[in-house]
Amino acid sequence: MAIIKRALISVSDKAGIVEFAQSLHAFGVEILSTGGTAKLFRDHQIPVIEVSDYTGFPEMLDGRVKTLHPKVHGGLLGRRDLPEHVSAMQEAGIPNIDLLCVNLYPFEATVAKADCTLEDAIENIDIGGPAMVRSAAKNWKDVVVLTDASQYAAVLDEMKSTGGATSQATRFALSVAAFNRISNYDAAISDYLSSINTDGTRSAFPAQTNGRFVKVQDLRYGENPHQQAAFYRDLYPAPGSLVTAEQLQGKELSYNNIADADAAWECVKSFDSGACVIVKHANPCGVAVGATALEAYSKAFQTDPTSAFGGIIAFNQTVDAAAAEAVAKQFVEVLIAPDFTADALAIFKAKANVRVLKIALPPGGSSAWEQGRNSHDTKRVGSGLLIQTADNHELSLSDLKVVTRTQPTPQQLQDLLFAWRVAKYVKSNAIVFCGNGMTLGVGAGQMSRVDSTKIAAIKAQNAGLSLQGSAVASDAFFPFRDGVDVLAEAGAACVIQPGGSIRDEEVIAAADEHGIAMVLTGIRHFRH
Ligand code: 93A
Repeated sequence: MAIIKRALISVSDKAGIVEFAQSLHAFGVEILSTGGTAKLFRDHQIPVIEVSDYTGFPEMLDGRVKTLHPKVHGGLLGRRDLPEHVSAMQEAGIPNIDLLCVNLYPFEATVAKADCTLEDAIENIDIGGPAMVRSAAKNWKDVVVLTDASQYAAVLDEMKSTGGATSQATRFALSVAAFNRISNYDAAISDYLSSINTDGTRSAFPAQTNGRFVKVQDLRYGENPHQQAAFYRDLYPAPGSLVTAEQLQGKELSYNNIADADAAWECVKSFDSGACVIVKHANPCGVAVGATALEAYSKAFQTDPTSAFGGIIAFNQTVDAAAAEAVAKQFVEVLIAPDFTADALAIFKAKANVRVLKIALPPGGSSAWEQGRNSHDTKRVGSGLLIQTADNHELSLSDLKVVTRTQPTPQQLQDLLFAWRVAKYVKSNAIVFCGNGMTLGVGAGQMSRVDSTKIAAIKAQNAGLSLQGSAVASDAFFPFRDGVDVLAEAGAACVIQPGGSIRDEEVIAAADEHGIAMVLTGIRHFRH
């Protein structure tokens, strides 16, 4: 095993680097460094040779050229197992560099700032760092390359157990991590530059986009057993998103579990008060708010007990023993909550198959990021990709326009807002009957709005729920009056919808005829 004799350290993020260099020095490793890093080491009495002294070539062009020198790249790239390489290096006076530790100019953090100028961005494109990383990573059989502070401890541990060397497996893994890092870095540069419009403004949709995803896990199969699948997460996931979940128990998540869990979690997360959402086949089949987790669950379950069988259940509050006991009475595929009491977890221990996911709610704040909202929404089509800004619209009371003679009561307005919130998470055409802080009937995914309305009413009837005096939300406008006729016959007292149909007048007249209140949002929530 080759002992590490010489290291080059050049880092922008200096966290942990002093301790790392001290340890390397203790192993007798000679350390080469660029200006800022070398100064830090000198300040800590760590012996260091400046790269400029080492190459005999000063840093120049405001640091743009620091390490781009044959003595650096030859030292990293020369093969130790090829006699021609060894002799060529000897002739040129190029010693081996056995370890490279580099982290790059903070390009991603720079362009994440709202006031970042093109000039700031350009100055933060690291050239020499990635060049060295590529050289070292290519020569992984002989060179160990570190590109992140999280890697320091493991390399030192291995050096300790081997007397100053590293294993092939470690060097290969670090080489892969290094190329991943460079690829992500270049993708960030490409994404940013591709988003700069000719007038200098920045577009939300770059001319080229480089999806960057990290594998979370292989899945046993895809949507169907004959399909293979894996689960990937965004390189930088939003806080509070499903991919940040910790699985506390249960069978491995399946492809469909993940899709449904995301639908349930996104919906329940959107409520300010304690709520419970039960999802089947990506649609909520029961949503309710309640003073306790148990109350929210019991109400949500009542909407459609048949569909709730084998459902995905999400809470936005701690699940306690009372709620856990109620949930455990049913067949549950996945249970999600920000937290569980010890008693609640003990109840699920007896149900080993139930997948229990704990996800921290986003920290809360004014930015979309703090609220854990996805900034973009994507959908694959054949060999293409549709990208849109996420449907993050929040409706408030003051946005509502009453268009009927009948005015909604304050309680009805609250019910309508609740119904509207749920409708946003139901596949179009979506019709949602609600009352008393719970869904009463959900019509989802039909090709005609009137059919969704009929189905929602039938489902309420099947569940033994009365729609008398209920509030209804429609995710998009009623193209004809027939949908309004159906919901009025079913007993609805008020309805919320975007409006904007060429037959709005006919639709509003129908509501007036039935004596129900209608409010318009001016906003649509298609979900396909
Ligand atoms: O300006 S560079 O693109 N040109 C170089 O030759 C070069 N060599 C190292 N950037 C270069 N670096 C980067 O400097 C490293 O990737 C690291 O991020 C940074 C460390 O500089 P300092 O040691 O002066 O703080």
